[in-house]
Amino acid sequence: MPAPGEKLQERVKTQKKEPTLYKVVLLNDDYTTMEFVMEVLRAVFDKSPAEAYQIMMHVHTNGRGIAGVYPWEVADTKASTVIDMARESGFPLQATLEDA
Ligand code: TYC
Repeated sequence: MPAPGEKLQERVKTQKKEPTLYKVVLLNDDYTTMEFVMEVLRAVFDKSPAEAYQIMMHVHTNGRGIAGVYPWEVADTKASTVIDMARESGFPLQATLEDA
């Protein structure tokens, strides 16, 4: 314990801890249209049409691909939004989270 008048804490941490990041991964399927996946990438992940096309084709060709990397709360919300949008439109598109 500090003596009366003595400072309890001399040094204050100035650097904040970085948040843990998560990848939002899109999974390929045979039924979701390419146009819908590109619209999701634009609306949810702020991708340009060229970026959306590249990511969509990567998922289509390789089975999975990264839509974006975010802190957990953001990544979780975006993955849920993708799934909600897909179900509303009748598509089976899936999105999952992975440690970045
Ligand atoms: N494979 C789909 C098709 O040929 C397109 C697609 C791409 C679906 C990416 C899902 O995450 C996906 N219509």
